[in-house]
Amino acid sequence: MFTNFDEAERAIRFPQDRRMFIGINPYALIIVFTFVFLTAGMAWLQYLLFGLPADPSIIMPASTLANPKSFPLWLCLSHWINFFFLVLIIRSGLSILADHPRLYWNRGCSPRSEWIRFTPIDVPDDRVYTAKEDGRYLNPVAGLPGYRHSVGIARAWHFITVPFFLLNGAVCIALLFFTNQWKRLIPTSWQELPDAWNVFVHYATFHMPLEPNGFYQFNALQQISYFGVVFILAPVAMLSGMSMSPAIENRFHWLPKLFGNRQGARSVHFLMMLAFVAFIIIHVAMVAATGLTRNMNHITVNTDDPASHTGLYIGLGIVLFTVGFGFLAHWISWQRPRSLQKTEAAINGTLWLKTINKLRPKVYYKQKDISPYFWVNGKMPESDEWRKLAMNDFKDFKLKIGGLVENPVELSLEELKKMGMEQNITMHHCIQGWSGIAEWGGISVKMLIDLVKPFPAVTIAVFYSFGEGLYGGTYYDTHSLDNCLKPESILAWEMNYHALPEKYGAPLRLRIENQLGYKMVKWINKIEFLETAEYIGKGYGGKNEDDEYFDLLADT
Ligand SMILES: Nc1nc2c(c(=O)[nH]1)N[C@H]1C(S)=C(S)[C@@H](COP(=O)(O)O)O[C@H]1N2
Ligand SMILES: [Mo]
Repeated sequence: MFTNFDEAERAIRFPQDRRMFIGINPYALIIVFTFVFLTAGMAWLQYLLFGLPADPSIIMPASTLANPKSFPLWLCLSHWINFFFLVLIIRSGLSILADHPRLYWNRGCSPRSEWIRFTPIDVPDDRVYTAKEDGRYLNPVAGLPGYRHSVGIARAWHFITVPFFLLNGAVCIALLFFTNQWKRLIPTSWQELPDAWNVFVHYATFHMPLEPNGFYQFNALQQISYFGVVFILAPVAMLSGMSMSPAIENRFHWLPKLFGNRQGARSVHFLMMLAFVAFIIIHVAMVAATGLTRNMNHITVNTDDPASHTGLYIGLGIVLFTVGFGFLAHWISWQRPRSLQKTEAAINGTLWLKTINKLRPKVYYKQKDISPYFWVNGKMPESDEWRKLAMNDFKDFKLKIGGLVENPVELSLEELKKMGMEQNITMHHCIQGWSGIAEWGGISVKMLIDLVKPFPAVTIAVFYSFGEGLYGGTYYDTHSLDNCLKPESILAWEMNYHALPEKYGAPLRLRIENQLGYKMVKWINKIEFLETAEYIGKGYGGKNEDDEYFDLLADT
């Protein structure tokens, strides 16, 4: 619906193989089952041996003047705004996940080291298998925008909505503390822990505890759950999300380290999503089970009326609006993807430019950190020109550097190597989600800039590849001069202390460490220094920016 894929695009976005699959590492399953059986088992044991514990809700004090009662309008609003954005964030997150449908705790992403995967495909070792090939189709009902390889559009949705979600959360938390509503969410006595357990024993053994009327107070388990969602799930989701940014990872290394590494952060980010989904399901079920109409009046119109249906209808209206917006979002995704890309650039692009893009990458990794496996991406060059050069080990290759420069040059690999070499061990961050650590050796881009002397008007460098993009046409990308001059920005001819292998981009590939992988052009042929990228390709600053709506600035 609303899509108009041509044949080439359809083959990629709506592939033959659309199988659903979930494969979980047996150890991960054992841990989950042990946890569930232990907690539920303990509840049952207590129930069978000692009977149901006393109902804690009736012990709790009745509402007093000091205690919050009712739900002020701002709380109702922020609750529903939160719901609206959460749906968009979860759905776009699923679409992002589908582009690299594997989760790990190790930062190298070796095949078969996943703890969970959403693809039936075993990575073959007998041929080059790209991470792009590995992307999965996702039904557009679940994912925003769904289909396959829609990570660019999905990220636009994710990053456009996240700031509003965070802003809503921040305003809500500020108001909680400004009023006395914080008392609803924050446990103030240790007694709440055993109380919450007692309530849990009720639920786990299929008994309903007494309902304390949420208009005035929550039961202890309910309060602790809400507290957990607002003060644990949301912040952990935010921090684990930020940990995946290359600009942050290679400067504030301690942040991803909180989760082990970038892949740990990615896994935790996924688990937070699961926790949100589990919460929504249980929350809605409990709201329905404890007096739907009355509860809906609480959270929409701030009345404790058990009979009026106003709240129910308003709530239903908001849910329908959210579903309707899903259709609109789908239409925008496939009919107006360019405006999405531009909106994201206006909001996040500007924000990153003023903040994390200013950070200078540092060196963290050591030789022992080099990943045993490194995923491959991109279409190998097919031109005769490149093949001939490759057959002769690139001895006849000349890198052409020109554009708006005083001193255009053509340099062979030998000449480049004589100019000097820098070696860095860094983490590669692919937009799809995988990462890998490798050693890269080559010449600093700064040295080349000093050599060719760009005119003052120059703001960007264009790197052209011998290879083509996914839908044909030269692969290229652009970088701001500023990022080219950052530490560790190099043109590499060496990977892991050996000549750069063909599949990893021989003769030369780019490394700009505060950016995502698609900006690291492989099989480089030519460099141009220009004032603007407007007249190259479709004018958005790179092959993926043109065709896949990726961000021009790839700090996150
Ligand atoms: N020429 C060319 N360069 C490219 C690509 C491509 O498709 N063509 N893909 C990019 C992407 S998306 C990534 S993640 C990295 C992958 O580098 P690797 O194969 O060394 O892991 O190369 C980048 N450079
Ligand atoms: Mo990538």
